[in-house]
Amino acid sequence: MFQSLKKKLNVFIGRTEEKVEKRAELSTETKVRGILRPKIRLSEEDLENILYDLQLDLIQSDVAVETTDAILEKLRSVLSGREIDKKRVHESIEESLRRVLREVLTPDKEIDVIDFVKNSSKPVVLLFVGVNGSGKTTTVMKVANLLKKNGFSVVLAAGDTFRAGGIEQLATHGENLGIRTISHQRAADSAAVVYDAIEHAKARKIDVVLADTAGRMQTKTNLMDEMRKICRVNKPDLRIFVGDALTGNDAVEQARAFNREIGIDGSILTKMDADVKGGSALAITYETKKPILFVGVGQGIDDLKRFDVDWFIGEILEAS
Ligand SMILES: Nc1nc2c(ncn2[C@@H]2O[C@H](COP(=O)(O)OP(=O)(O)O)[C@@H](O)[C@H]2O)c(=O)[nH]1
Ligand SMILES: [Mg+2]
Repeated sequence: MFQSLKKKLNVFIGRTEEKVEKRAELSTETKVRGILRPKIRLSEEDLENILYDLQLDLIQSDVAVETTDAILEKLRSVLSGREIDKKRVHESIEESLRRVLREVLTPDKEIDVIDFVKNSSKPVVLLFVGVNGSGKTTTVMKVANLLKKNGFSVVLAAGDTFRAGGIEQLATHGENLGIRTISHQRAADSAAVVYDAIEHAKARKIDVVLADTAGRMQTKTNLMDEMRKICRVNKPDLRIFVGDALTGNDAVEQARAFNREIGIDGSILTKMDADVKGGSALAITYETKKPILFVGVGQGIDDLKRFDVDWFIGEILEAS
């Protein structure tokens, strides 16, 4: 997974290692806990050279420009002036990188969706937003399945009233799971559909409402108006951005737009099973400061994984 990013980060570690080893020949000895060790520091020039190369590599791996700059800045401050133990050059650089990546992947607030649903007053309303084809409807089904498995009752709101077949797609999936879908006719007001689903949930004491939405072009202001209206009328507990990891920087741009226009609480990145570069996960978290709640790893109902920062960092740092 994430071969592109993994390869590039390993190249960075290798390059840094080389520079450090060259410096080692010139270094003086220092006593650390009674043991003589060579004291190695990267020169400023070496550091700038490797960071320059890393910058291009990260951008090519879908890490957006602002996130790349942040990573470089953090690495610069971690590595400059730092004494590196000759016996642990590789580990030491990897450790620095790990620390920086963890910082970039730390949102303002972590959210565990199952705990969130457990601890919120019912019905809990989760709204899924994102552009066409990003995987919203599929993800709504996966989350419905997960919640059901955890003992919660669920109702779906067919908020994509725009796309032909949008309502049927959701209803059919719902039937397979034994979950009711609330829908209106095509082109109906999606805010009203979600409202009805919430009323239904209240009347039947259903725990969770999952609201699907339309996603025609994020640049069109009427889509954002529609999302704002859904939010104003229905006050969802979580506004979840669904992005297609295969689209790389476009997904980052969309996350930024939805966050700016309606304010998101977290993201779900889909199609992580495909050959994605990996950088968009870093950029989406860094730029929205909101957690990645899940990743989609296939078209099946169970192909949803909790996004675990350690797992992700392990994947992108482990030598290929
Ligand atoms: N490989 C893969 N395909 C996915 C994933 N999530 C969604 N898809 C596919 O992406 C396409 C669009 O999904 P859909 O849910 O209809 O997107 P929507 O327009 O945002 O509702 C469908 O063919 C899905 O099967 C995923 O995690 N992995
Ligand atoms: Mg859909």
